[in-house]
Amino acid sequence: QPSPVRRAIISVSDKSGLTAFAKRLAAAGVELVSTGGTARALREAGLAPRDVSELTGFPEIMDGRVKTLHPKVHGGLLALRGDAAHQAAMRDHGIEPVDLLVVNLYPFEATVARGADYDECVENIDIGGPAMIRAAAKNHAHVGVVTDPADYDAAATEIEKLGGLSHELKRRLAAAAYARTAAYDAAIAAWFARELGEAHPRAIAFSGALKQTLRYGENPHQRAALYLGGEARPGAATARQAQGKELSYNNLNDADAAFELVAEFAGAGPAVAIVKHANPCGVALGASLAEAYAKALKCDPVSAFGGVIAANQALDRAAAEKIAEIFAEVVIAPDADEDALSVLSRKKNVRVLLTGILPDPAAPGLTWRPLAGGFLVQSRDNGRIREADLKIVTRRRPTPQETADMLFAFTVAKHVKSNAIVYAKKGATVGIGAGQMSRVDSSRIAARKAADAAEAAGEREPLTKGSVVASDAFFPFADGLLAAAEAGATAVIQPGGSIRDEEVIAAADEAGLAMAFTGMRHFRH
Ligand code: 93A
Repeated sequence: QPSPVRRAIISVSDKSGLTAFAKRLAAAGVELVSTGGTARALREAGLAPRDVSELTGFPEIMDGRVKTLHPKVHGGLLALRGDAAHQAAMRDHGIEPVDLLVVNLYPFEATVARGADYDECVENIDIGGPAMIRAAAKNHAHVGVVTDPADYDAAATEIEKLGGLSHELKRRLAAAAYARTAAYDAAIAAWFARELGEAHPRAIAFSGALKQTLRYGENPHQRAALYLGGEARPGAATARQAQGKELSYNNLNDADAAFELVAEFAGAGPAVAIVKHANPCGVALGASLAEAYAKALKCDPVSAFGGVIAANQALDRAAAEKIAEIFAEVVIAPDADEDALSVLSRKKNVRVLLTGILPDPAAPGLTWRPLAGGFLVQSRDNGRIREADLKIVTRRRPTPQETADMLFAFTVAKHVKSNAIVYAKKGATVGIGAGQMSRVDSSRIAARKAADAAEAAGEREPLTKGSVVASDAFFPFADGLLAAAEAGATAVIQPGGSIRDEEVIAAADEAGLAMAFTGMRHFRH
């Protein structure tokens, strides 16, 4: 049995779609009651709303800070229609029932996003709107609550056809309403946390706005969607899709991993990363993006097939030509010039994502992951190692080329699932071992991949010859390090901190290796 809609309070900041919707309500015999700006907009459209101050018998005061915060509004929204005592209270206090609430909130998120000052952000914290939304949603057995212009049509259609709102629609609208107020308060909490410079987990706030529903999740039997919000960093989530097939959950996850990695090299010239299953299978710097791509591809051309490619600069024609040579799922970059786009358009399935800018790897922020029964929160790994942070622990000091490669390899290792072992030479990875339960296994895999890549490239020497090796956490024993020396590595970068450091350093000296400790670990799981 649909519940009748005789009176609606309409109070909206976003006035899109407002007058068309209000006209349909008025035509269906619904009395419209509105706050200042909304009433004005409705009158301009030829409608005749009642002012909320007339309903309450109380003026809007304090620059609108108090306009709907009144028992006549909240009583009208909250009264149980079948309850004798509630009906009596309404009669005693002259409260008129309100059957439909149409509210969208002061644009707090948009105000923050455009860089408004502190006081203006505070002034855009809506109080009366969320209060009414929560009241109406609580009383969804009798009251409809519309918080998104996208729902105007569904509400108006039911009122026209059924003479009221169905229980199903009221329940769905109530759920959407609480999701909206929760996200709104989360956005406010997140803003405060940023203002306080607080990246501590206790400042966590979830706020998200649905960007798109995805066909499915990691697997076809899982449902999935992409949300914007939380941290305001640009990247895979905020990117514009310039061309290509519909993005999948895994595409977005991989694009994010790849783009976050190349963003590390913002000041280091052109960089390219190729990612598969959220792990890089090739990363390189180059004199041009095309060169960086060719070097990255050489690391593991077999895995790169069907990968996600990220660049840290605008794509140009030469890079696009190279990329178009093999099958890629996604290409993500800050931008692409006309030539690059026209080259890529020949591969019409390739999803091209353009972000405008690179995210700042050093920015504070939070990451979270679900656990059964809860979730873990931590500040994001924004740690970065520079040359000055390195502690050389061996007799031999690294050469300038080795130092550059060590810093490069350690930065890549930060983006490889643990245990991570990364061999690099002249600004390119040459072997990556990822996600193994033992560090020696990751070392072996990385060395074997480098041997495979050398064979594929028709080279006689393994690519690891003359390379450096990075480990995301300390070598607990000398074995992993010796395996690297055997593969031809000449320098090692690792956090250090094992109780066997002395043993490991002695082994490095014995093998003639240069070794640097970073003092910082980069586990990634
Ligand atoms: O300042 S408020 O928190 N105080 C209120 O009593 C109140 N009632 C509605 N803001 C309030 N609103 C908000 O005003 C609504 O949520 C809506 O966003 C806006 C509509 O104002 P107007 O109709 O004057 O444009």
